[in-house]
Amino acid sequence: MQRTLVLLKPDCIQRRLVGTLIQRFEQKGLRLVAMKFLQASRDLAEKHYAVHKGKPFYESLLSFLTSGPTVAIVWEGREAVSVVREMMGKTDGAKSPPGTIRGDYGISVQNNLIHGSDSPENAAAEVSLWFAPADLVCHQPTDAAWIG
Ligand code: IDP
Ligand code: MG
Repeated sequence: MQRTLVLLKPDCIQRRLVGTLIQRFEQKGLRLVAMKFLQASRDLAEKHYAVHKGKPFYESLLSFLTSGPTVAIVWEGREAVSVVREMMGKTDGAKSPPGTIRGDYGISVQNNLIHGSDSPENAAAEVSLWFAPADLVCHQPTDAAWIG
């Protein structure tokens, strides 16, 4: 089983889409491992987006991520990293096809509702950046044999 980090970014909370997006992942068959509601500090945002340091949109991106609360979630499931990335769509909402989260709910490049880890290695690093080991709840849903 693979784990991945999802952030429902501040625009998602402001637009009251938290429940809608969580429902999509639940219905897909991913299982919740951890979830919390917090306003990211500048330090946390810098660490999370360290790979984008120096890019023209970096400062604006940090302001956006720290501008209001975020929901951080760890999802688990078969191929969870790529499943979540496919469900998110492309970075630019305007170029994301209908049926994807960004395609259905967004038209901005920056305010694109959601973050999902882009590799299993980055997922592991991001999960430990946003969560303490004790926050991760291991459990076996009763429908696991049916979901796969
Ligand atoms: P991703 O979230 O689809 O993986 P990344 O390239 O990793 O996209 O970029 C991280 C985040 O930075 C994006 O989700 C988006 O919020 C923002 N971003 C990326 N490219 C641009 C841009 O060209 N202008 C403004 N914001 C951007
Ligand atoms: Mg990315």
